Amino acid sequence: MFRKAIIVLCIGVLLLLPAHGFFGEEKEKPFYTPIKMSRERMPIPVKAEMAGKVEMSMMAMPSSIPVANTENTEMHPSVETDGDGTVFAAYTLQMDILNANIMYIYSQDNGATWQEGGYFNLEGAYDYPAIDYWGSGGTFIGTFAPDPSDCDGAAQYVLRVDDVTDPTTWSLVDWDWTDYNQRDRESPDRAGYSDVGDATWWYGVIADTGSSDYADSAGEHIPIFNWPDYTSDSSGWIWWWDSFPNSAHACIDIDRSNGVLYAAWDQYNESRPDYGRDILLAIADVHDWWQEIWEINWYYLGGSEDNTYPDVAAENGYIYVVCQADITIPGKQDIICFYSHDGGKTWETSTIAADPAKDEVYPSIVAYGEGATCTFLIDGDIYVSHTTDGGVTWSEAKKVNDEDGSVYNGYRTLKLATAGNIMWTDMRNGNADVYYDSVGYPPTPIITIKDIAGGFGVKATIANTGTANAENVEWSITLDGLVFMGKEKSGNVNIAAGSEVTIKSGLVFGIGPVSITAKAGGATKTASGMAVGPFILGVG
Ligand SMILES: [Ca+2]
Ligand SMILES: [Ca+2]
Ligand SMILES: [Ca+2]
Repeated sequence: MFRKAIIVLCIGVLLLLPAHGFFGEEKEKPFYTPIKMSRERMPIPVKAEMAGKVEMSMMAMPSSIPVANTENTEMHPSVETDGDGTVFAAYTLQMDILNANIMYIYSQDNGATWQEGGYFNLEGAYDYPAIDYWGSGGTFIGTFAPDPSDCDGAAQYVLRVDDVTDPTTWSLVDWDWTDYNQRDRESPDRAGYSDVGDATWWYGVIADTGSSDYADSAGEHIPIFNWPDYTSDSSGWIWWWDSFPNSAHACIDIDRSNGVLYAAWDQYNESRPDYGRDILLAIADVHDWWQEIWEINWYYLGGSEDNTYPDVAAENGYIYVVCQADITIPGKQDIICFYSHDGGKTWETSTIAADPAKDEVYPSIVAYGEGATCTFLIDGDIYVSHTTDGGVTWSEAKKVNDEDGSVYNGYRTLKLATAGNIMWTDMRNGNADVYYDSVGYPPTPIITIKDIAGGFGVKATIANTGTANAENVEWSITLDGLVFMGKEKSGNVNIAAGSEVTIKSGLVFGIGPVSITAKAGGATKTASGMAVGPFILGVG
């Protein structure tokens, strides 16, 4: 029988150091190598026949939109939005078993119509693209799994797209980790983060699995992190964990309100066989990593059932980990959610979909704070469920796709992104195509801080992009520096759905550099400026 109790096991970092003591004096530090820039590639415009044309005017909304539907196999889409109407997406175009490339497309009208973006000319079989929004401006980032022969399968690809419409702003570099006896990377995921000061290259973190033969230790299917160095745009880090073999299905998200990273895998730990596969969850503050404070906390989530195919999302301090779990009948799949409202110290569980007669599979989740949306598959159809209370309860699942049973049943078939953007692999035309639709927002306020401006004091613009009014949103503006008056101002404000309000620091008086922090309803934004008496100048 499944018990509701959640098993949370926190493992200190020291317990995880490889037995061979490889870290030596550099204990707890990841390995370091200079970037190999020699294989940088420029994007090549997509040929016309490579992407499907979209004829939105012929379709009633909401409807499933084909975005890539040639005779070839198009699959494993990934998609994300900048929150301002631009959506960037990638998918695998497979020509044959030895040749597959990653194609990039974009929309500038929140998914209604799609344009060809470009692709990089890679020789081999590349797959499992992952796209994320960097967090500022129009910049998107991405990665994908390498060909198995590309650096023994250990090539780490880093895509940066500053303007989706202009391929001259695109760059793709790869990092060769074979010097560290790394091989066989699988299905990476990547999370963007832009609150990085001058280190604009600090794109975020890649999580995946791979295998390592470094020194006299071996790890098969172990968790791996990669991220760029904070002090140099040509250096980066790898950090792997021999202690967690049998890991699979990496996923990662960074809470943009505080820079805390959540990465998850499903893993079988031979020392605790009663738990079957469990969700292995890593939590770390990326600001610490910039200062080379290598702190990470590991948890297991799950009970005696098998927990597989996790996805993770976090926003404004609300953390969601969804996965498959055979809680009602062994081997029969359901979708459950582990959620935490205290940064991962305590966890509760809820059920999103658990029909004993059906297999609910391959969940994908996006978080807005107290609201979140989860999509998953049942018998070749996509279903969506929302929460408005931080994951405690979930709405009855509703079908998304407009044709029955045509969604391909497989890992990374389905990707849900912010603002309800969703892409999947669809078989309705007799071969694999990529389709798009929108599942909308959960019916909650969604609070973001759009802008911080200076002048006479400081102003911040708070937006509620959700579909419900926000009442009594707590806000504050704090100035750090030589500020003698007006250092902090706070209050409460109502923000109607779809509208914006401006909050003001009021009269301030200071001199010299100041850092400004605006908070509202769990959202945070920082900026810096120069105080000249009552004026705050050069805010950015
Ligand atoms: Ca388990
Ligand atoms: Ca079920
Ligand atoms: Ca196709």
